[in-house]
Amino acid sequence: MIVKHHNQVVRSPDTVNASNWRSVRLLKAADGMGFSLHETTIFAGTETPIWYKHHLEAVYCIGGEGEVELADGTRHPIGNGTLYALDQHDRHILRAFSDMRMICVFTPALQGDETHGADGSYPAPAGSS
Ligand code: 9YT
Repeated sequence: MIVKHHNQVVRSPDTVNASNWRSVRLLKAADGMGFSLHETTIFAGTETPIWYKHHLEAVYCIGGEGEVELADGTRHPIGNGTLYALDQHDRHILRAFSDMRMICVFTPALQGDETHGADGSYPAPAGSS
């Protein structure tokens, strides 16, 4: 069994502080679960282009307000209780109107220290083509 507490992970290299967000990688690839699980805060007033070409991500909002905009211009409001799943590697823009607290699950799992590249993606996992 794996047991961790947010308090220890937030002070470790498994927490990534980006300009628009902070992600606490509570479970990562080395934990061997086949997915990673993060608590992410999206900072109020930010707009982040994202495109997870190499991963699927599910995002569950547990606080705050914002919206996600898809490439075709469709916008979905996000608030406490909203789930969105990027099942098509959907390119999107994430906007936070207040600090948003998100529980994020990635497959394949992240190593733990990734931050977005210029196109809003994370690198392909080692060993994948
Ligand atoms: C919701 C979202 O995609 N935020 C960007 C950070 C990412 N979820 C992560 O690495 O936790």
